[in-house]
Amino acid sequence: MVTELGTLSRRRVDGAGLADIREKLDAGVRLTMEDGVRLFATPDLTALAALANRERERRWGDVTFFNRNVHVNATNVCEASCIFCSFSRLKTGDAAAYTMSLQEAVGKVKALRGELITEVHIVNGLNPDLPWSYYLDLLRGIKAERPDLHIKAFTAVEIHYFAEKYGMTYEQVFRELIDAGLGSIPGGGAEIFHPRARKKLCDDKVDADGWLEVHRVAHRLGLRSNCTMLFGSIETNEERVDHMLRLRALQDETGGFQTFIPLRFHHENNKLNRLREPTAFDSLRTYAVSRLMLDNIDHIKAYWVMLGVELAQLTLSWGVDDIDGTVREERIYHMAGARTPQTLGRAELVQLIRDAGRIPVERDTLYHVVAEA
Ligand code: V47
Repeated sequence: MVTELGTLSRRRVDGAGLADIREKLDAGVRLTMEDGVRLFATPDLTALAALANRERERRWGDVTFFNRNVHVNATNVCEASCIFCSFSRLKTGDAAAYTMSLQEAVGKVKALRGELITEVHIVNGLNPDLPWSYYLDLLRGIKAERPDLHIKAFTAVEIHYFAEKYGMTYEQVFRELIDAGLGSIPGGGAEIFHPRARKKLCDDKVDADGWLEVHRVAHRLGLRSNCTMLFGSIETNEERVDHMLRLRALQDETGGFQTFIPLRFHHENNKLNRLREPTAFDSLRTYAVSRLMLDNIDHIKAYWVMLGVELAQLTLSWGVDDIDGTVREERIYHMAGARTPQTLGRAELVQLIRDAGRIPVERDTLYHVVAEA
């Protein structure tokens, strides 16, 4: 475990023209927009790794978290038309559109009876054909089947949609969902907050202020949440840093975010097919800059499904301390061209963390330690 930069790393960082940023980090001084943009611009990935890894090890040493979870995407019918999305279908009846019955959706959890999982992660499209009771019954059905499971469900975009469609405030939506069994909310739907990029990517869904307000209300009601950033499509590095700073500002206010998850753009089967996907270099530096800019968020997560197992392993030296979980059945990224498996077993997650020279620790959704592997 390293908390001081060795002479060689220090030379590397200073040689890359980042001595002033190193000094700020040494002194616990916050990085600015300009610092973030400079970190993105450096071609010296090794210097960036040295700085980000030091931050990661200062917080967590070699510990790397994972969990045992299952993903449920109950419907892909979605009124929004985000141009990067390969998962959604506009209307019920369109080719490949689906909506699970409650029995089917709860059945995904029922099928795992007796298995040691701790979390169900639910993200859906914005489906105009479902009643409010569908979502409450979904949570109640899962809780009735497995009261021990933590339910992390519905992105801020979905919460905003429920409030508008069913005529409630964010707080009312949350109170009913919490009553039905909601434990926390996932970080999806953030995409890129900057209005220039957001207008192109997802003009017809909740804007940055709305997304942040949903999380503000969630945190006020005692829910923890995650946050994400979709990177590598049409945004600039300035817009990535701007995104991080908006999250950092809300975290200063509420302290409710647990983990930041940069999500690497996938280009198959969507309207951005002509774009190249981000390189490994770009992915690694995005994780590293996130670790350095988001000084008030405890964890940086590399979602292995979307990144690939090998790259996810590498991120563990670029600021990341969490690789998500077993997942079981994934649709959003596989419909966008991900070649990763649908699931990794606990033993495989443990091995991939060990092979990267780190210490695997199984956590629950709220980062309580379940077991040291
Ligand atoms: O909101 C959709 C992204 C998100 C594409 O909170 C895409 O623990 C890249 O948020 N290329 C959903 N990204 C997934 C998500 C998530 C995943 C794992 C864990 C957690 C958590 C949250 O996926 C969407 C969107 O930002 N997305 N399509 C695509 N083609």
